[in-house]
Amino acid sequence: PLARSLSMTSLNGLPQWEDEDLPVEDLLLFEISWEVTNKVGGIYTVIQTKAKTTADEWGENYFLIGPYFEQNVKTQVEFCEPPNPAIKKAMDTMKSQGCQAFFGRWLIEGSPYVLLFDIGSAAWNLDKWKGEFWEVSNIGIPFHDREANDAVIFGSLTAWFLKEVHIIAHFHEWQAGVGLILSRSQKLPVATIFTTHATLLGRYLCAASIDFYNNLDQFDIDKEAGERQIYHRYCMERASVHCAHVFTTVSQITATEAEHMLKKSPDVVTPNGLNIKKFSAMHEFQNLHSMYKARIQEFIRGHFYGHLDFNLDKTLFFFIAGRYEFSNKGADMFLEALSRLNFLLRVHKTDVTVVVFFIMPAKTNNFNVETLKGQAVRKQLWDTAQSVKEKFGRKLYNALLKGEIPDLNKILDRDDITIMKRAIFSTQRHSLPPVTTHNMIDDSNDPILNTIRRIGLFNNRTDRVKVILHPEFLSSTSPLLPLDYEEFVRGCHLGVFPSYYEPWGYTPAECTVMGIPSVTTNLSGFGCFMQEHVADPAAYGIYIVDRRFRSPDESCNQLTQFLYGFCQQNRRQRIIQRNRTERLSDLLDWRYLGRYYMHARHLALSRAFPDKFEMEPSAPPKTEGFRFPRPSSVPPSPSASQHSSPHHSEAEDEDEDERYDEDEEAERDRQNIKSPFTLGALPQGKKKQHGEYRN
Ligand code: G6P
Ligand code: 1S3
Repeated sequence: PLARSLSMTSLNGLPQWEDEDLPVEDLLLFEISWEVTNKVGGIYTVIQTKAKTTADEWGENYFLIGPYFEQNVKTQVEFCEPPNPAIKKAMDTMKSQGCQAFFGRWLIEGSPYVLLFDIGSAAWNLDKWKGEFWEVSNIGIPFHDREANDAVIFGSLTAWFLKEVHIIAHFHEWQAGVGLILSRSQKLPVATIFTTHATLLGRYLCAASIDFYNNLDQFDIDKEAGERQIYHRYCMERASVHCAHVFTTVSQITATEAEHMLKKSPDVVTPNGLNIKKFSAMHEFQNLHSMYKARIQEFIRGHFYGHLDFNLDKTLFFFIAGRYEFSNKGADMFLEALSRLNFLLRVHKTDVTVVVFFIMPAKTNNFNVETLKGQAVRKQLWDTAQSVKEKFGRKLYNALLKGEIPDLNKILDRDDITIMKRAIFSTQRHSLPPVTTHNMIDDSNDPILNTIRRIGLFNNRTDRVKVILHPEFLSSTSPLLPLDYEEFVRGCHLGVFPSYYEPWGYTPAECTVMGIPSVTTNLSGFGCFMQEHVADPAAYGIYIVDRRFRSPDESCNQLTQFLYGFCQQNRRQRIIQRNRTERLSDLLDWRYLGRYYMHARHLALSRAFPDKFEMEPSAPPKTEGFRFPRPSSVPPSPSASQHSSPHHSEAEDEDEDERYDEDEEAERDRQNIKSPFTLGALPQGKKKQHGEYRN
C-alpha cells in the first residue's frame, strides 16, 4: 500500500499538491502519443484497443493527448467541454496565446476523452521552443526534419499543458518524448512513463540488412545514428528513456535491444494486448471465415478471369500485411519461400492452389485498368447468367403451368446462346492475371515487384502459387475488394509474417484472436511471447520461424516447410486448427495484459513521489508463469497430423460436421487448462484498485 495518499486542491482553478489526505481517485492519467486518433502504424492499435480497460480503471480521469488533424477528427471525435475545470483553464490559457487545442470524446470502445493540439497553430513558436529544448537537452533539431520539428512543437505544447495540471503522464515513442523531457527539466509534479515500441537505431540497422542480433553489443551507437542522419532523433529517444521515472518496452526482445541501443533496460515489459470480443456462439468465427472467404473468392473469379483453371474450393488464401518495410517485415523471405513452395506443389502435383496477398501501402496512381477490367468481366458474366436464368425460369414455369415438361434442348434459343458466347469471348485475355492491382509510381524500383520478376512468379497457369500485390490498405468501399481489414483476415487461411525486426507484431496477434493461424518468428515480440506461453505453438496455429539461430537459407526452408505442411492439411484439420488458434485469445486480452501498464503507473508514482507513494513489496507482475499445454486429443502439429486414416476420402474433407469432435476437445481442454485470468487477482475496478494504494 502507498505510504500516503495524494492530495489535490484547487488554487486559482489549478490543482495543487497538498499533504492532506485526498482520494487517489482524483489523480488524472494522461497518455500521450502522436498516434492518438491518428493512424500511422501499430501504436495506434495499442492505444485504441487499450482505451477500454484503461477507461474502466480510470473513468472520467483518463485523457489521451495527440495531434489535431481535421480529417481524423471529422470521423472519430465528438467535441465536448472538458469536465475538469483545471483542464478547461489550461486549454483557455493556451488558446489565449494563439495555440489551438480541441477537446472531445474519441468514438472508440471506452470513449475516452481526447485533447488534441493543432501543431500548425503553434508553429510560430518553433524557433523559441527549439531554443528552449536545446537549453535543457543540448539536442539540436535540423530545420529540414519536419517530423522532429513537429515533435518539438507537440512536446512543448504537452509540457505547457502539464504544467497546469498534476498527473501521471504516459508518453509513447520518441515523437511524444519532448514533452517528457521538458516536464522533467521544468520539475513539474508529474509521474512520467515512457514506452518505446521500437528503437530508432534498431529499425534502421535491421533495414540495412546488418546482422543485428549477433552484434548487439558491438555497435558504436552514436556513430551509427550520426551516419544515418538520425542523431537528433536518437538523442530525443534516449533522453526520454533516461528522463522517465519508468521506462517500458513492448517485449523482452526489445528490452534487450534497448539495453544496447539506448543504454537502459526497461523497468517493466508491457506486452501489447487487444480488445477481445467473444462471440456467444462458439462457431460464429468459423461462419465468418466462410462468409468472407466467399467474398475473396468472388474477387479471385474476376482477377483470374480467363485463367480460372484451378479449383477455388481447393484454393488457400495467404497474406502478409503491414508497414512496407521489405526486409524488416520479412517480405523478402516470404517471396523466396513462395518460390520454393510453388516448386514443391508442382513436383508433387498437388491439386491445391495458393493465392498470396501482399497488403503493403506504396505510392500508386490508383487501380490499374486490367484489374478493374477483371471485376467488370466477372460482373458481366454474372449479369448474363442471371438474365438467361430468368428467361429459362419463365419458360419452364409456363411449360409447367400447361402440365408439360419442356424440351430442355430447345428451352434456350439462339439469342441466349449468342449472348452467352459473347460473354465467354469477353473472358479471353492475352496477358497473365496482373501481379499488382494498382499502377505503381516507382514500379521499376519496387522491392516486391523486383523480387517477383527475379523469381518469376507471374501468375502463369502452371504456377500453383499466385501472387497479388495490393499496395494500399483495404477498405470496405473499394470497387475491387470491398472488405475491411478484419473481414479480409477472417476470410483468409493463413497470415504470414516472417519479420526480422518486429518489437511486438500486431498482425499475427490479430489473426490469433480471429482464429486464423499465422506464421511469426522468434525475432518478434509476439513470437517469443507465444513460445513462452504455449507448449506446442504450431498445433495451435502459431508457426514460429527460427530466424535467430539459423542462417537465412535455413530459416527460409523452415518457412517453406510450414507453408507446405499447411497446404497438406484437409478441411477438417484446418477447422480444428482454427478452433485451437482462437482459444489462445485470452492470452492477448488487455483485461489480462493491462496489468503491466497498471504496474508501470504504480511504479512511476512511487518514484516521482516517494514520500507519498510506496510500492507494495510484492514482486512486479511477470510475463511468465502461464502456459497452454499441448492440445489433448489430436496429433500436435499439423504437418504430423495428416489424414488419420490411410483411406482418407474427399468426402471426409467435405464433412464439416466433424468440427464438432473438436468441440469436445475444446471442452476437455477448457476444463484442464487454466485461463490466464487465473494468474492472480485482476484489478476489480477503480475503487478497489486505488484502494490498494491506501494506508
Ligand atoms: C468454417 C465453416 C465451414 C466451412 C469451413 C471452410 O469452418 O464453418 O462451413 O466448410 O470454414 O474451411 P476452409 O479452411 O476450407 O476455408
Ligand atoms: C511498432 O510498429 P511497427 O510495425 O513499426 O509498434 C507496434 C506496436 O507496439 C509493434 O507491434 C510493432 O512490432 C512495431 O513495429
